[in-house]
Amino acid sequence: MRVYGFEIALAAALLSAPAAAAEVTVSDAWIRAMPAQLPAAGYFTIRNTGAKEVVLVSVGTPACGMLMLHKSSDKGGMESMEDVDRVAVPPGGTVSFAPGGYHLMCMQPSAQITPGGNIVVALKFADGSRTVARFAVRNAQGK
Ligand SMILES: [Cu+2]
Repeated sequence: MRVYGFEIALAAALLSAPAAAAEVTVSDAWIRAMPAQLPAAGYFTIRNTGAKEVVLVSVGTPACGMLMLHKSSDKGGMESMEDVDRVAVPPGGTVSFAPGGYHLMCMQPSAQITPGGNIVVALKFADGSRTVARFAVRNAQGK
């Protein structure tokens, strides 16, 4: 069998383009388990270690019926939250998902969302790259 340079390049592109890991690190990742299958909020810090902006566009996990990007804000003393389409992380920059701001919202949490356990979350970026992070499951008090 002969292998042409073009085919090698094409195979490399197919293998690397959609599944390439984004140049990010994820730390302090945890999710707050609530009683009675209430939505569980997830928090983490994302750092862009690359030279280009990365834009987080979606998240997913088999541990939730649906996982969304949300942002809480204080509107005249009333806390509200809304869906977010994209979260940009500048080169060398850090964005914190933390109570009162950006968070992940896990609807229909499965039995995996049990304090002391952990879940795996896929983070997908606008350029098609992705990364996977492990989130520790904490209780309603965040412990
Ligand atoms: Cu929310």
